[in-house]
Amino acid sequence: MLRAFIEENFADKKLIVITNREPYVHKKAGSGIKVEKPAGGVTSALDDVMRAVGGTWVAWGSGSSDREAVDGKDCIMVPPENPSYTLKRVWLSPTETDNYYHGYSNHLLWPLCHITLDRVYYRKRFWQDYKKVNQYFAAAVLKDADKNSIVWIHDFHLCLVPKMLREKEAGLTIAHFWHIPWPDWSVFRVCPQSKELLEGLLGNDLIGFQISLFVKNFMECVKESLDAEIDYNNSTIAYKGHITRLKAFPISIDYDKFNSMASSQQTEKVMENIRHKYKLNNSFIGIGVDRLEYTKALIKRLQAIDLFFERCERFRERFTFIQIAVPTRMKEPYISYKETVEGLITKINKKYSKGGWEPIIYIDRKVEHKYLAAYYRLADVAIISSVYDGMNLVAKEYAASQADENGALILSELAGAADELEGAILVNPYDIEGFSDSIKAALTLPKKEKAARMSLLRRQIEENDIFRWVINILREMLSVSSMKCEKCGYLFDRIDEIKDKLEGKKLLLFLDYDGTLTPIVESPDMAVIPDDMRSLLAELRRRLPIAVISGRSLEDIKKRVGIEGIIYAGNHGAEIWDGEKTIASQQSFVSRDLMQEFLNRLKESLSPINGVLIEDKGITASIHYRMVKERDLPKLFKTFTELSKDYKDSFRIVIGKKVFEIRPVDIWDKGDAVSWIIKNIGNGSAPIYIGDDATDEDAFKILRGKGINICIGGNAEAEYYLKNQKEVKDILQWLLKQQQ
Ligand code: GDG
Repeated sequence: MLRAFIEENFADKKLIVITNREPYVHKKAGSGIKVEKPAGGVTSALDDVMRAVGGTWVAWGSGSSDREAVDGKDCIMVPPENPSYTLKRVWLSPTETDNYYHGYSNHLLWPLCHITLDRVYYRKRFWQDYKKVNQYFAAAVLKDADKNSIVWIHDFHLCLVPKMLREKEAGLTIAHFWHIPWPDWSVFRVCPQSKELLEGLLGNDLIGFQISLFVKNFMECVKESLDAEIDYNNSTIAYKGHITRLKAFPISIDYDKFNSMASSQQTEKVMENIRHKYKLNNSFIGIGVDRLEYTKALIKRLQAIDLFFERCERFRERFTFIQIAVPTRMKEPYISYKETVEGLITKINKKYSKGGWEPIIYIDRKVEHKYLAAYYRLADVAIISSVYDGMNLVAKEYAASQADENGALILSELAGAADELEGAILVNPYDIEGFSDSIKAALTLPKKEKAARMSLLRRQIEENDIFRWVINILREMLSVSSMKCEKCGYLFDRIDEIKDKLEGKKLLLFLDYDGTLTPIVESPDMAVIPDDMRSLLAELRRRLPIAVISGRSLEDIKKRVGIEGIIYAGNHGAEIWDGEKTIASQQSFVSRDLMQEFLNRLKESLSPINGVLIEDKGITASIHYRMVKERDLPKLFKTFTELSKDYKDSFRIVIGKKVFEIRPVDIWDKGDAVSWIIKNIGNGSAPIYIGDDATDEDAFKILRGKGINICIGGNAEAEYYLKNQKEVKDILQWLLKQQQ
């Protein structure tokens, strides 16, 4: 799926990925060199992308033999067994590593973004080297990049790179994925360089966050700190003439890999060995898998386990918790944290051990994935206790490994995964009593409920795996990139060109309604045309013909705009009002009864999901989901897609902004309506079309080369774009001036 997507879309693009850590490390091994591939879902998914695209991956050369392996340009082709893309290494001195990596990244940004403010430690030299190292990365990219390049940056080590790149090569498409949380302004303001970091990141065209809460927090920080224009409806920020899109892309894992590893015969054998080695027969088993990292809150987890054994004596000798803790960033405060965790484990083991049984088994080293799958599968419960977490992949890996659906997931409600997934037992890690009660609840969950929860979790992860995540981000990058290409230019940069095109011509103005004449709002009922926009339209109408073309019913759109003499098209062009009468109402072969049946079934199946709004417009219908919670979206998409299959011969589905439009296959679309209006009302005029939605593409296609196509936010079919809905008023005012 990923490969096909890339082959189809990336033929003429060059992809450059930048991460702090490299995907292949060369290390000294005796008298030779060995190549290691760090395990991790993200690195391996990105590696798959790069193998298919064949671009360049820029990263810090941190391995002991990395310098020996590269050519004169610091490059080496990887993977070693089948060289397909370039790994370009950036070199750091030990002091730069200390200041940029251990200092600014790990001592300041990491605890800041995880709201553990007492751990924030800042020195001026950290910042100086952070800037310097970001320059190194930017310089390495610029040597390879051209206007056609798409640059994909990762994480908090490289906040300044986007701006540095933008300043040197304005035409680049730059996207950033932020893997960790983004805190709110009351926290972020603690950073001495809050403004510089935000400015650095606003060099991006697109910033991806794990969940929409972090998008909201980022917008709030920009609002408080910079003089930027924020469009909260479209999640875009215009700053110093550049526009940045923000969007949530919850990261995921390779579901199939974990699911099949966990179901293999080899895993069954490994499980047997583990049971035997730790004498786990007849025991309930719990698992924790983490980097030995304070934000994962191992101490709170251990305190909850301690309290659980204190209160539930019957589980002593019957429940064993296995903690796999991989040492990470082995400097302070991690060294002390490790000691505290180990001290607490020793204390708990001393307190409850009996006969040969110990409540906690502690494994303080990395366990290979194929063995990890066995630990996951073995466990009746997994415990994730993060005090804050971007997503938490362990939660997803555990669920993907429950091939027999016999496991429960205890998940901190402060991890991004809790916002996205349904089916876990949520805990507040600060509430030790509640936490310990949840351990008991998980272990005593009725079998049926346990399986139902696990099956739900697994379905969500299967549908939204790491490959889907990569495709979603790449697709968004391509859309940003197509907006930037010559084909679709910013309208106010090309206003003279438009003036020339319209010189001496009679005009015919087409306008979409929602998102064009009104801002996008939560529910369609609330979309009211602002008074100043209505007066402007009325004024313009006195000078040139105007048609408003909307997805709403004809009656509704006429009422909402309410200006005499305007031509209206409703139901995406299926009904047209010429100022006196409805003149082009289409008869569809699809009966109204069939639409009613489809809507009744949708109503029933979607009723468990809060926030879905079904708008019946007679000939067509809209299913609005702007108010549906992010974690319910997979369920919504699945239900909708499955049900629609039964009607695919009769209805066409167009996906708009948080809405599914349902239309009989044979009725007119906006393109047909535009053609009819030009032929019958505005023959010989120069058409101008302004719209923002996917359904406007039908009109853009018809008008391409014949008129002026303007989209809001960017679209492959239009020649010009406006940055936001507010600019529609500016261009209408400009048009009015031209007519005076
Ligand atoms: C950051 C964000 C976000 C752990 N122990 C072993 C092992 N692991 C692997 C797990 C998992 C990964 O490490 C940990 O992923 P997390 O998501 O929990 O956390 P972070 O490392 O903090 O990652 C986080 C993530 O970025 C992705 O965007 O979810 O919120 O903080 O894949 O399997 N792997 C192996 N042996 C181990 O012993 N092989």
